Amino acid sequence: MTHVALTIAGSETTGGAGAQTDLKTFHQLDTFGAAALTCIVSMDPKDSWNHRFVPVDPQVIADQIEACTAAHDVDTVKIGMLGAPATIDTVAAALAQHSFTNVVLDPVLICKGQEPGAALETDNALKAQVLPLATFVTPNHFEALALSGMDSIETVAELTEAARRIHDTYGVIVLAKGGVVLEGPDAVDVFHDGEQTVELRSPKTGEHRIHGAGCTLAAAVTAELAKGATPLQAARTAKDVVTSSIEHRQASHLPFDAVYQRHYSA
Ligand code: PXL
Repeated sequence: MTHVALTIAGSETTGGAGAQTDLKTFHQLDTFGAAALTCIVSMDPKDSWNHRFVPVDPQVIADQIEACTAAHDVDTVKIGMLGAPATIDTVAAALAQHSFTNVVLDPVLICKGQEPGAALETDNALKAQVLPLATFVTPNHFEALALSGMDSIETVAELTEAARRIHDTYGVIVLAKGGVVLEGPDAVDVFHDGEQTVELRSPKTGEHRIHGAGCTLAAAVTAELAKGATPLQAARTAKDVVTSSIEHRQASHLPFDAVYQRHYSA
């Protein structure tokens, strides 16, 4: 039987990020994708594509997770954008209830268009309630600063230090993403599980961020873990999936391109 991967994430309706991207990635990696939506994001073309963010009612989130976990034997979940303290309470309670084997957290801290005050409260709740229940976390440069408490991360050595600190504080496996922010010809991610530290590199395809790359990475880790890969194998495959999805990116009328997973093959 095909392994199931569940994402608990927001809808990004244009298809470039969020649950839509997670499901495409799960599908491309031959896992049976299920999704519990936490919020609906519709970027506003009349307002520089800023995010219009609508949280899903906490009871409806709980109902979706109940349905997915009753329908399937789920042992691997991905957590994407939560975006509101009440959502975090609900998801944290579900994680505590189910004790999934693998909880992959993409710690999406900031959503354009959210109020800064609300975002801070949300970030603190994510750190206090969800991160301790995660087994694997995939911070980008900004999130690595926030989670490690470091003042700056400019080199791979500093990214590695951030990954170590996040691991030591929260007891999670870390895949920290340098992306286009660190200088140099390669996009470097650092894997750290407390014993091994491994740099994953691929040549940068440009200096622009591609929409949905972070979602794709975490979703690919999730799919691979669901199929039984080790965390390091999952990270290596995920890096390849993201690289392919960026190479085959989709242009649109948005001011940035979006990942497309369809051309990845192992
Ligand atoms: O890429 C981060 C992200 C995750 N989830 C949702 C999003 C975005 C960014 O737009 O809208 C729902």
